[in-house]
Amino acid sequence: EVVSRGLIPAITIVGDKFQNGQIYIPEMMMAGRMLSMILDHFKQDLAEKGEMKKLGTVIIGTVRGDLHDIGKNLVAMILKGQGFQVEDLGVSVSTDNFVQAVRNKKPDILAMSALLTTTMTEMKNTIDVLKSEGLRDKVKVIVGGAPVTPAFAEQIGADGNSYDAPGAAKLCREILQYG
Ligand code: B1M
Repeated sequence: EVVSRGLIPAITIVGDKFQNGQIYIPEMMMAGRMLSMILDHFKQDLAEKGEMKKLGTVIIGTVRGDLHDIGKNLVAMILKGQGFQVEDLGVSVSTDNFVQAVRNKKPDILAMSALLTTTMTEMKNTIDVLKSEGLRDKVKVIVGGAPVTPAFAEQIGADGNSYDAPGAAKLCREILQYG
């Protein structure tokens, strides 16, 4: 209720006002920080909602050059809540760091988030390096974030894409065949 009917519509209004020039980056930043703090407050509750059985491991991060992490944190939180073991690499994660994490931690799924049209291409770079390093068939890759479409996901060779955080959790379950 709080996330879907409160926070997300509120931040959408903030985004629209920013686009219309009614507010500026500092106001948008305050709203972003507030949203993160509220999500932190509910972290435990959201995490406790899910089954505690570990469904699989997911490494998640926002791609290089991109500092947006509210949506990514929401995805991570819901995945944890559903019983996935999640390692969050944070924001502006380089291709090298994603690839190293896949090599060393051997997750079931690599989840990349991007909020900027200019940083979406980093997802393709990471998938390309996973291929050249012989790691692509060892991990499923999902991508998401506002500018990411299913067509883009397919074009760059990802295994899936979802529009929102609950959808990302559903996708991860489907990919690992938990239904
Ligand atoms: Co930025 N920003 N921002 N911003 N910001 C957007 C994204 C923008 C659309 C605003 C606008 O112009 N209307 C625009 C991007 C335009 C574009 O690329 N086409 C933009 C811009 C331009 C910028 C800067 C370049 C501004 C500047 O400096 N001139 C700059 C870039 C900094 C950088 O990253 N290098 C910038 C900075 C910032 C703040 C730091 C001020 C702040 C971020 C704070 C933070 O994240 N810690 C911020 C914010 C808050 C926004 C808006 C207002 C809100 C984003 C958000 O958190 N939404 C945003 C406008 C908007 O979206 N209305 C905007 C709430 C969040 C829950 O939704 O992140 O979409 P979202 O996540 C969703 C889905 O996308 C999905 O699940 C979530 C919901 O369930 N999802 C996934 C996300 N990741 C997923 C991964 C998955 C699956 C689903 O699988 C792996």
